[in-house]
Amino acid sequence: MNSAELIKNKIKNSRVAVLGLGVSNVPLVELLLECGNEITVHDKRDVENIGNIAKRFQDMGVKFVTGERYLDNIRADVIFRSPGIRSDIGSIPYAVENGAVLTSEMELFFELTPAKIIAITGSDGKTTTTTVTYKLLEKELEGVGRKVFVGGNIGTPLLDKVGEMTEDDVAVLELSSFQLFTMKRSPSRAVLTNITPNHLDWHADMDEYTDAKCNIFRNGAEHLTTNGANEICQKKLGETKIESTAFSATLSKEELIKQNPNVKSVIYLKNNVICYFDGENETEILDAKDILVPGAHNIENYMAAISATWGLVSLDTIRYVAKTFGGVQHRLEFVRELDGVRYYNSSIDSSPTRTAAALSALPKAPIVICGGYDKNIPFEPLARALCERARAVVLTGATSEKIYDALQAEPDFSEDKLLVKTEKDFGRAVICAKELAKDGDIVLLSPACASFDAFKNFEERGNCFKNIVKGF
Ligand code: UMA
Repeated sequence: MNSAELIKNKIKNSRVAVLGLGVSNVPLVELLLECGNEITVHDKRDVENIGNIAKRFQDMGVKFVTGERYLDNIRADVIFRSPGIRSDIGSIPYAVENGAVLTSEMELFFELTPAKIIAITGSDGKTTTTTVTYKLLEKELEGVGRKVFVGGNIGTPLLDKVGEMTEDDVAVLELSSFQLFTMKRSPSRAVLTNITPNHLDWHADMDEYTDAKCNIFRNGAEHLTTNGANEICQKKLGETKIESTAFSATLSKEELIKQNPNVKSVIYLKNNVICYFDGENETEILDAKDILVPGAHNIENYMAAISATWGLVSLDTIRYVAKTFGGVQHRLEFVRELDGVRYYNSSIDSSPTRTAAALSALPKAPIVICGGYDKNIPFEPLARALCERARAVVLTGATSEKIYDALQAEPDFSEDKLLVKTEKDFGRAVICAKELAKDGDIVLLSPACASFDAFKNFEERGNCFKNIVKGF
């Protein structure tokens, strides 16, 4: 059966409201159209702004409700929510009270796929962990006739592939708190890399954000992997009855077990070797120095991926991938060396904890380009990390003043130790960083903020940085 036929068995001859027409929902609408449904797209952007795809769908009979009042009057049996649209706005609650089923492209994927699902969420590290998990399975299953798929928040919807999947296959998914917010299903193996404040401009508060993240395991997961040193993850490990593994690159085996007495197994460093202890036996898995991607946070990303695939991949596969996988674009991506200065693009660093992790991964204090869209997150941890590990900072974008104020308020801050410049314009900020750099320096783009103040997304920001640097 192909994907459309599978969907037809679930949703046919229904009134379907698709909220938001972006990356997730375009393939969904294509499939729903094949099943004879009456489709209305609700999007705050008008048809012109959405682009050609909207015009094509309009020609195929899809109705559009756009503009400021796009959610005023939803009439549907089934509602598909885009990740970015909250479920408590406009007439969504009213439509649900009156019998509409609220779901999403991702939730439908969970319902339809016969493949085993391994899903990863967390405030930081989810894309690298997802990619490493995928690479491990891809290498292990090479040539044995089983397929591995990767998608979700990483940027690739998988709904249109569901017809190709069998129960021998594996789907590795990155899930965001936005996707998980209304999810009523969990994968068989769930990974929660860590939880620190993020997206507090979208979520009502930290509790709501944490709650959304925990949907990854609370609706039927068989196994949970999480960070045994992160305060919130520890608390959740203490509360759950699901078989769990705790990992940490900073706690010893004994500390991990003591702080997480509920867990079945632990992953930790012993003499810089990643080890797995199942309660009886210890397995030495991988020398951390063999991991090609730099930084302590990447050791933890490997620990999470190893746990997620435990029993499914061999030690040889883990060691091979560690030695050959060079990292994901826009994550501490080496751009070029010019006049003895090395330039790194880490545009994905959209939170202070990510920037702190990037700073500690580098061999030398860099000149950091920081700032961007304002998500209302506290900048004190960023200021501390910059004071500890940066040589100079060029502030840019909407948050430049807030970060400047946080630096001034940091007790360890002194202009003699940390040079601070402000250039509101992104291009000028990159040029300013170049002018500050001397032979042997590192220039790092690690904004600690999202990109939406000046760019479509973090990829566009990273590519802009790379183009400027390559043009020097
Ligand atoms: N829209 C509205 N009203 C709103 C919000 C959005 O009408 O309140 C409309 C937009 O105009 C747009 C449409 O909804 O036309 C879809 O936008 P969207 O941003 O909700 O979703 P997608 O384009 O489908 O992209 C989403 C993820 N985006 C967000 O969660 C914001 C993508 O993650 C993801 O790759 C994609 O689904 C596939 O799963 C991006 C992201 O920034 C990379 N994620 C955040 C992160 O990683 O921190 C969560």
